[in-house]
Amino acid sequence: IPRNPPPTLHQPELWSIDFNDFLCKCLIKDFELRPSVFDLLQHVFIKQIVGREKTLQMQLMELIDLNQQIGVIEKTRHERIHTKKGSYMKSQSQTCDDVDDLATLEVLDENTITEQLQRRYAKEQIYTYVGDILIAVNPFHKSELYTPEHSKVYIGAKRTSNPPHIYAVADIAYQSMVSYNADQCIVISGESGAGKTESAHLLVQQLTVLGKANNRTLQEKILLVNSLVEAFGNACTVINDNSSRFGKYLEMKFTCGGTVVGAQISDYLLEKSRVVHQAVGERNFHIFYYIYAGLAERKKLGHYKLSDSKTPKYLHNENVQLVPDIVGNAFYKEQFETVEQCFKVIGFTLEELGTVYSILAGILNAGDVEFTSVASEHQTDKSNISNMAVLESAASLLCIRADELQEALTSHCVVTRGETIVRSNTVEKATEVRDAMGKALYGRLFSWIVNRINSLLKPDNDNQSGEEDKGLNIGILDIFGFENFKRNSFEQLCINIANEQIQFYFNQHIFAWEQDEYLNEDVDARVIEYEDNRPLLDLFLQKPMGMLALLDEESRFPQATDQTLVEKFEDNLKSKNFWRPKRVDLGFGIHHYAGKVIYNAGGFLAKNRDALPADIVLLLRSSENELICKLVTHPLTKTGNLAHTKGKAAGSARMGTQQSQRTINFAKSIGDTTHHPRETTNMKTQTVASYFRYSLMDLLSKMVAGQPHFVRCIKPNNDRQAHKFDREKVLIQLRYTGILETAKIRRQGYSHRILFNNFIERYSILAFRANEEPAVNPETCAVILEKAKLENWVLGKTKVFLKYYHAEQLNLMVRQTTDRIVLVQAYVRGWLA
Ligand code: AD9
Ligand code: MG
Repeated sequence: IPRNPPPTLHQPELWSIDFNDFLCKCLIKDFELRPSVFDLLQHVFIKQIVGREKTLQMQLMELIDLNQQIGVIEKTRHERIHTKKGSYMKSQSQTCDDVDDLATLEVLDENTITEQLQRRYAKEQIYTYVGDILIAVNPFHKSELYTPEHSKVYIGAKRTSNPPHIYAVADIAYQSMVSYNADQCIVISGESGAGKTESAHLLVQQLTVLGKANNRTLQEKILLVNSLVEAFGNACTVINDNSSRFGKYLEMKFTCGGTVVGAQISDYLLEKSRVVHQAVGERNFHIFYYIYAGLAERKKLGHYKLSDSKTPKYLHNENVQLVPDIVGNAFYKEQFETVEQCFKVIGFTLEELGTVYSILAGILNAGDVEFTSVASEHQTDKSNISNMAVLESAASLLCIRADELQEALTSHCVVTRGETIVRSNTVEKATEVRDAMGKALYGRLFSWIVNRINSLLKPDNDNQSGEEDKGLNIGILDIFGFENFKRNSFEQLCINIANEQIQFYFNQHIFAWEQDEYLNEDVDARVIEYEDNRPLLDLFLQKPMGMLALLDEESRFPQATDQTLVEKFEDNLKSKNFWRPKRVDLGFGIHHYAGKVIYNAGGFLAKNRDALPADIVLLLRSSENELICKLVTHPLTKTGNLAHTKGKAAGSARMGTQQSQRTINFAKSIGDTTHHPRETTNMKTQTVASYFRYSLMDLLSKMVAGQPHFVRCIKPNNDRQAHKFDREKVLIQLRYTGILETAKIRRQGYSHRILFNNFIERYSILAFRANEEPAVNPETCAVILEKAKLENWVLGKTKVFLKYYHAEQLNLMVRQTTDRIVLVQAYVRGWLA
């Protein structure tokens, strides 16, 4: 018993908070301690903790119960927990050459690794470690691995005592956050359909368990967030039925004590073009189908001006369901109920819900507005609306005037020499404006939902723990995976650049920074060759000659075409990773880290400009519906609150005076600064490319602030089939993600580097008394490491170099030691008597 324990040990609330944890650990994990713990519990705690008897007793009963369910627990040769009764964890006999961690393989080459993964996959062991990195091979069927018992087993457990699991990653991130008092970041990567989004769900699930949300509703809300944003941001593609069409960085907020208190989402680059057009065999965002089926079930289609027989144009696509099928689809109906439930539980009002449905129905109705060409004396062509009834439906759903909508679609204002003139739109132009409105409304609705969720789940709203601290967070990154379709457009380019950036981040962490440190610290470690994708990032992001910069430059020229754009690329991009394929009009090829992709530049300029005509902005600002009006009026602030004032425009202008009112409003809007950062009514609208670059930087700055953990998802086949392991397919992914090199560096290298003083501060408890102040030097570090019986570590000039498994062992030892000290002190001091 240290005479002068560290100050925290004096705080009774510390041990009482950690006590539950402690119980679990002692009873389930640390078997040797069990009899003494039972004794202590019986004699000291249960009877004497005033006001706590009941919960503790119940907890104890639960644990005893669990122990009985588990049956006889025994340690095996491999320190695994086996069960004799029950089946929550399958007994797995390991052969000598069957390993959980690829970094421990004796022979390390592509074939051995693939074979390992294949063998494990056949036994339903979809998870495998490469050092501290988790590989997850998509099982493509419902797995037994995620029961509440699994969840319990991975809490605070030594990594090697259980088979690899995504829950173990959640646990390590959580324990590191609490132990080091530092933010964490879990990066999930893999190609489209590899299982990133599923993994993200499982992580959130386990983190809410770990974070012991003391408020059930909060836990429930956090779990629902993913389902809600995915209904709006995911869609069926030819690769994945539930493909993420946006990037998502979900930060779970904790107190310094580790209690979950809230969540925050950042969304990146929603693929808005999907609202108005989908490739063959693909679908619109899920939510459109859900509301169609759900509203039909409630006999409310009429209320939202949706037909139960005619398929809206935006949902009509080759080979996909038509309205009668959508309406009868039981799954969609169920999903609609789920989404509505999510909205309600998270805290959206019924009024807001109604508006969300109106906007979605408004978008579908507007999409059905058709134009015919009318010859004009002055101009080449004018357009007329041929189905006024549909236009009126759209206008009424968006709470705007039909005549104004008609005007905004079929004509536009231009300012010439200080004078505002109204010009007619051709059919082509009117169609463009109509689609731009649909995309903008959907995009802004999505941002609004995300922002609203953020304000509803902000820690302050729900922090009932009373703990006052700045808090910690664990971010989970789940972006759209690498894509290579038959036809690849601007969206695929952005998605693939984002993946390129994530791969770079991975390389920096795993290879570059680690090897730099060996050099700086004079540590002898073999240099591992890896594929550096920096040249690709330069090709895309460099200024002024990178691809995105060139695209922006070209987007500023009104006369530019997609043809001049590819020519510009060809003239300026000097890289072996870029080429122009012969016989593909507007085509260009990029050799990404994950493979070669041929892009088609058709539509690049328009998609990059993503212009929303000022006439449409003004019109929507005049909406009688406050929410619709806000969507286009005020910038969405960081905290997600919309500014409160309602900026109404000329909604009530009469037909006669309307024209002049409209031109005045338009003139005012030039130079308008109160715009959303993305879209403005200003002529200097930010392009998608420049916003994308900004988002990438923003994302990276969030990520580098945390200690990273990596999950690499692997797709075992292209047919989404269970129990099918296509070796070639897997091998390609292992190659481009650098798994082989990762395994090598994890085996040979030292992934944890800690400054001497930090190391001593953190771990001196393992070798010194609490009142001792050992000198800060390499010798002290060596004493601690020897006392902890660790091997294979190295001391550099200023840092201790540890293998990936050392850090975990040390942390576990510290936790066990403090637990024991706390327990014994409490007992001896008789605090509770
Ligand atoms: V994309 O880049 O968003 O297109 P993801 O996110 O990588 O892609 P997703 O998580 O959506 O892929 O997984 C695709 C499908 O694989 C899921 O819909 C599930 O049917 C299936 N899957 C993935 N992981 C698991 C799992 N752990 N257990 C069972 C899974 N099924
Ligand atoms: Mg996904």
